[in-house]
Amino acid sequence: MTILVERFPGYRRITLNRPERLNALTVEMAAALNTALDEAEADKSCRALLLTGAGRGFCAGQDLAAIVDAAPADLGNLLEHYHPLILKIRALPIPVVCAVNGVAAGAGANLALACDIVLAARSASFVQAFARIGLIPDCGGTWFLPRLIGTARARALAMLAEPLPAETAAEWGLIWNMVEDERLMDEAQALAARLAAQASTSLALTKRALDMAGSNTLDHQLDLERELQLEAGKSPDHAEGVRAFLGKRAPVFARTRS
Ligand code: T3D
Repeated sequence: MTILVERFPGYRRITLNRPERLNALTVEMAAALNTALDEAEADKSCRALLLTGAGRGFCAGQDLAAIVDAAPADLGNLLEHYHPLILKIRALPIPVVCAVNGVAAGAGANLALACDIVLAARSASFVQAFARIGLIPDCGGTWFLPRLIGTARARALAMLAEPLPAETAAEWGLIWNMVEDERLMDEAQALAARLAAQASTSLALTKRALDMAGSNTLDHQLDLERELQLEAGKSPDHAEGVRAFLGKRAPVFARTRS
């Protein structure tokens, strides 16, 4: 199985599972990941996702052995399997934590950057490897990089294809945080469990608002915030959060997404 799915209380862990190839992506794997994401979304008790890789790498991007004889048109077609995954992760109404356990290269790096909260092991690195093989950053690389770290750093990473160590990635704001290797999975699981216990409508709407901010004017974004806040305000979790605060107790939010 190229994708493993494990269920934990409130969240699922999805593991890219081709460790002998550093979890390099194939079309079959993309289809399996797509199914895993759909199933997680359909399960209303699933309130967070954790994405990681098996073995010493997170994901080495496209499996190059699979495209060595491909025609140029086939390469473009490949992205019809990968790009919907990026959009799906962004559109999921639940937070996606990415635990980058090792090297994240090419499409693998940008798959990680599509996630909501990226935590990386100290030994991990991010490589926009595309230029090394005469390609351009895809799977959202040209969109995520300048937004996350600014155009100067984005251009250098994309053009030089040098590995960026996890520690620098965290310092630059490419990712949320770096942790020691042996702490990665515990910390990532704690994060997923914590998000799963939060108010799910609030997180879903926050995710939507942040994604829209990239293309909205401030005016439009304020309108959107008002609209989404009205929706969040109607959720039972909002009433519970306020009551819990005033009662000086921890809130108990719904275990099922609405
Ligand atoms: O146009 C399109 O639509 C195509 C879509 C493109 C999207 C992309 O993702 S393009 C970018 C593709 N990825 C790469 O170019 C990265 C290639 N890999 C590497 O540069 C290095 O492997 C790493 C920097 C990621 C890690 O280096 P290292 O030294 O830690 O490991 P390694 O020894 O290179 O790799 C370990 C094994 O995995 C090795 O196999 P072996 O020798 O033990 O049998 C290696 O060949 C294999 N491997 C690593 N990456 C890939 C791969 N096999 C197939 N495809 C890979 N991408």
